[in-house]
Amino acid sequence: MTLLGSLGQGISNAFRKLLRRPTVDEKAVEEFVKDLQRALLIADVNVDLVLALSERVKKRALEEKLPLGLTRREHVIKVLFDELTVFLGESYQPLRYISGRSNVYMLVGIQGSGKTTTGGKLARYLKKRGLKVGLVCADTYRPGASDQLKQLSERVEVSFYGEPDAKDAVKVAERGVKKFKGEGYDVILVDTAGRHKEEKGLLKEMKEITGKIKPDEIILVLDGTIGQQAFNQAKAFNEATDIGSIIVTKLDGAAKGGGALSSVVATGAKIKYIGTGEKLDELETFDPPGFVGRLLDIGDMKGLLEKIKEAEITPEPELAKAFMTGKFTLRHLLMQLESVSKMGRLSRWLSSIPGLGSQLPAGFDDMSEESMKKFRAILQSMTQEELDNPKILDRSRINRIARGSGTSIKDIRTLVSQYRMSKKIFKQIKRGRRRGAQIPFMPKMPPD
Ligand SMILES: Nc1nc2c(ncn2[C@@H]2O[C@H](COP(=O)(O)OP(=O)(O)O)[C@@H](O)[C@H]2O)c(=O)[nH]1
Ligand SMILES: [Mg+2]
Repeated sequence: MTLLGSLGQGISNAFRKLLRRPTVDEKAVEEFVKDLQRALLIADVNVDLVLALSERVKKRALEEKLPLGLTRREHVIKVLFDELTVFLGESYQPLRYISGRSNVYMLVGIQGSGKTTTGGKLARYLKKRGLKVGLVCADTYRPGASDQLKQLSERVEVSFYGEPDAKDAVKVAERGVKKFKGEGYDVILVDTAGRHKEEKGLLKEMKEITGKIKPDEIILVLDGTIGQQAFNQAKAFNEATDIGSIIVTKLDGAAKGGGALSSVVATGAKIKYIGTGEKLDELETFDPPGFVGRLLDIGDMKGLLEKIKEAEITPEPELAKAFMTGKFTLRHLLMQLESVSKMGRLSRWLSSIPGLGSQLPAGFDDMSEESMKKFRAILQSMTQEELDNPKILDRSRINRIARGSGTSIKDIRTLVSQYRMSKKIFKQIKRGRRRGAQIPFMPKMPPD
């Protein structure tokens, strides 16, 4: 089994064990962290990383206050998810690019890792974003290397520079870069030779080319299926040249990409793209949270992740107070809808308000995304005056709002009447008179 498979599996097993426990106490957390360490170490993830990561997970899991709405168990999972995501980079980061001059990117990696293919993919990707791209073949070892890249360049319709019979890769790289720089290319992609392992000769050549063409970014292309070797490979390349980014290829198969973790440790660089197939459009920007989800095998736990995200939304004191006292206006409602955006449901937010949540009736969370969007549009079309005092909404104002928000008069009437009714009910809850009754707050909007 590859590193990737076993790492994913190991963590996943630790996870499931945690999920099966009736309660999650200190002992359970400690055991989970031990399982986690074992999985990471067996998968050959760097020891320092394992220790640092597991210490942080343990500390946070035991010491942090539970976010509202999350159980201890969910919180432990969230912490691990967070830590891995932060480690990989919280969101997609593009390649370093400066406009108004030529940007030279050099692709390095061992033979078969997918450099040449990735060169073609990147060229296509960057060209589609309006950049003038040139591909340079500095692989003078593999017979036919130049032809392979030339054909790719024709398929994606970018310029190509190569010398099929040349012996000196450094010179070819220099000449190619010089030519494209002279012609004002935005991006110059230099494909290099790979040979079988991280041989001395190869690394020396990389160093020499780097010294001559001074690339703006050196991109390590790493085969996502190689498992255990990922760390040493990445480390060797990083010692020879300064790896600025990583592209992990072949993540279309069964590989979960755990080796990617090791390459990040070994280089300190971030993964920017992943290759998901042999075709030229099979290049994706790297999405750390998505990747961690896949690594941890929590694809089927999407609901949990959503819940976790929602829990991160803390009510603003002003809003909370307005709701709790039943004194909220439509302006408060709009503020709330804007802050929750797509992620959460109003109910979850409301249930997190101390003293209110436990009294909310069942079926309270019945608001669809659709309705939220409509409500938001309506409220955004109102003036401040209308938001603060919906009593002034007459026929002509309602007509105007309907036009402005692309909704119907009926939609607006529904919103206003629900608002009134729920305000009343919130006040009753506040006074302790009403418990658990069915309230019609925020039902689904009538269909268009
Ligand atoms: N399935 C899959 N195959 C890939 C991917 N990237 C490259 N390959 C294949 O890997 C092999 C080696 O690719 P190549 O670009 O020649 O590697 P290089 O020696 O590093 O230049 C070829 O058969 C490619 O089609 C990928 O993302 N997914
Ligand atoms: Mg190649």
